[in-house]
Amino acid sequence: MRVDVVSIFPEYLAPLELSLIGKARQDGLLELSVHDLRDFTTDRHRTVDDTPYGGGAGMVMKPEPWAQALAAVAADRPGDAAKPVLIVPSPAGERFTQATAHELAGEERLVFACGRYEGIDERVMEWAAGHFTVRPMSLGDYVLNGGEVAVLAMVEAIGRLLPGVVGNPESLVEESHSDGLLEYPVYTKPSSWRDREVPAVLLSGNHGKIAQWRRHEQYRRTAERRPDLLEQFDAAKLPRADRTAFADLGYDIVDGHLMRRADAGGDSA
Ligand code: 6GU
Repeated sequence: MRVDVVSIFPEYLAPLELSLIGKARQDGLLELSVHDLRDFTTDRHRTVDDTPYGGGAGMVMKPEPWAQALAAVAADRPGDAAKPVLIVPSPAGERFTQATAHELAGEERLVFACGRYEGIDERVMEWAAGHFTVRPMSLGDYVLNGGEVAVLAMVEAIGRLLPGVVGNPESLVEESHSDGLLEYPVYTKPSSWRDREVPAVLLSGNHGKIAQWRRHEQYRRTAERRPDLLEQFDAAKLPRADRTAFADLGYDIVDGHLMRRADAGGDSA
């Protein structure tokens, strides 16, 4: 996969040289270039922003440097290649999820356009649609000062799904969100630590029981921390023991959907 990032703070992306993603780049699994937006300005001050039409606080990124930068990045490709995906990090974007990461990991080329949070002149996104599939993307419902931190998160989430990046692909299968649930708790040696014991079932050697305990811990955690995720959960084909686990957590199963019982306590744990 090839990734281009355009930013006025290229140094912000330095962590992408480290760890798993840095290794993926060294191994040629991920080709990543960072471009300085100011290199595409033509004035002496290398200006990238201006005041907003209509008034209001803050500054807006000027369209022309963005068009120059994105056209240069878009031009640099073989004639038969598909349009790259242009990801525009923004709190006003569509939510970036594990499903988005999987979808984008299947692309040949991604381009990230890091704006400051007041944003880029909207006409850039309209113009860019001629060269890219444009996807404004948000990490969640909070505001960052610019897209750079969001790009670090998205490139890591996408990059680790590329074939060969994570050494043991098994570790991608059982992690949080891969099945729409939060991950179960994990433990390592020693089995007794500061008067706290590892749950006995994990030492039992009974793999069926361990798998069931872990699944039930996923249900318990998800009900407690992220009950919103359970609204999407397909409960139609659950074994009896799992139905009982959900009943104990205060959920009924109606038409394959989990429904919080009206009389269930305020605390789902
Ligand atoms: Cl993707 N960008 C910015 N600037 N702020 C955000 C965000 C993205 N996601 C949440 N807040």
